[in-house]
Amino acid sequence: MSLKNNNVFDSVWVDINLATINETDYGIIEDAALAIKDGKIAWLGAKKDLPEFDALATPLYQGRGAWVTPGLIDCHSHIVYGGDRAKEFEMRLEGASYQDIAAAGGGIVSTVKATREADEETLYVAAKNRLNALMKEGVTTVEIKSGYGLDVENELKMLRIARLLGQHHPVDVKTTFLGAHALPPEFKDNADGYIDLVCGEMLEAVVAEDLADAVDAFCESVGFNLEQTRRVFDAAKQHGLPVKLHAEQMSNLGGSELAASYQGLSVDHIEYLDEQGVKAIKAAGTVAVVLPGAFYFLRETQQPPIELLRQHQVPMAIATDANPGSSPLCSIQLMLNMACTLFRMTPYEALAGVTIHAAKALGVEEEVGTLEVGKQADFVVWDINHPAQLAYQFGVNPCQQVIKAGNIV
Ligand code: DI6
Ligand code: FE
Repeated sequence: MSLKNNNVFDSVWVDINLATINETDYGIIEDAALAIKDGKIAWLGAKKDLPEFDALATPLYQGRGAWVTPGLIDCHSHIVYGGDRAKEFEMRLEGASYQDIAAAGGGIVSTVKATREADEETLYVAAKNRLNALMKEGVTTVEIKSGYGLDVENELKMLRIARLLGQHHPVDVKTTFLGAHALPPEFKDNADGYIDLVCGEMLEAVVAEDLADAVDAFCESVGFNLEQTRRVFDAAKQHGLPVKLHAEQMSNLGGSELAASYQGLSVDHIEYLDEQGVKAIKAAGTVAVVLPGAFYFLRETQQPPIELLRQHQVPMAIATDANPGSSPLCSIQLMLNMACTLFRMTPYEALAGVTIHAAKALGVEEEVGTLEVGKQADFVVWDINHPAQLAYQFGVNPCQQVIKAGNIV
């Protein structure tokens, strides 16, 4: 460091260890430094190689041996919703299955009712609290889906709230239109009619207000079939929106192959995915998103095909699926732990699953997901001894600081 004004940085972090994250390992650089300019990473490497900069004019942060990872990314959530389903949780514990509850008019539809009835401020505040909880655990980008409105007015309401959160909250929000999440009561026995609405008026209104970054559907026996999903994807394609899919969660309908044929960003859940599906998503560059929270909460026993995904080198992401029915678990740190304990993923795979691969699942891998020069300066300072600790322990939050686009939040 000297007074020579060789390099102008907005801030510099020293005395840190970096887990930069790449496709094969943590990308560890010990005794490192990281410099920020214009909200982006301008330099990183071993501290001894830090170029000269104007030390008097540049804020210098001492990490005191802390670890720094990319900001975490929750690439699948449903955090805008009304009400809760604690009562159904109780019913399940008294013997009813998730499918039984859905068939009896409960499940997703009961959250639809509560979401329709809730005013915008109530929904906004509840979702903001969930976003805060994620951010305190190191999350800097979150995907939020609609899908509890299921009519034009209320799907727009949900997506507007998600967009508003993105504008006013430090966390970046990517929005996903999930009109084809469940059949609303007014379309009972007329799923095709509802899909007409989703693909027509509903999606057109969403696009007109630029409310969605992607389109999703729930392809399942209790959701929509392959043909209906295909229609949703065709409509998305016509509007130039990328697709993703809730697929192979409770059975294998071949949704993943369908999503792959549309170059889907991701297929999510995938407990029942087979090798043919794995090959299809590999060929399409589609990310496999595993959701240990829903697996755990529904007490699923079918494991997602982690070993097959590894063999075929499919990028695996992990997300909370935070929602009131199947994963009322708004914790990315818990998902890291459960991906390892329940799915036998390694701590590195888990961390890659909420950084580099989660970024790819949202199509933002050029901007975030790793620590690299030129990427957005989204990173987390952790009080840990090794990055594996992030998946290993749960309950004492080691997140010291969250930096979003270069600013401490
Ligand atoms: N799969 C799920 O696990 C959630 N949605 C979906 O398509 C469940 C959402 C809910 O039960 O409210
Ligand atoms: Fe989901």
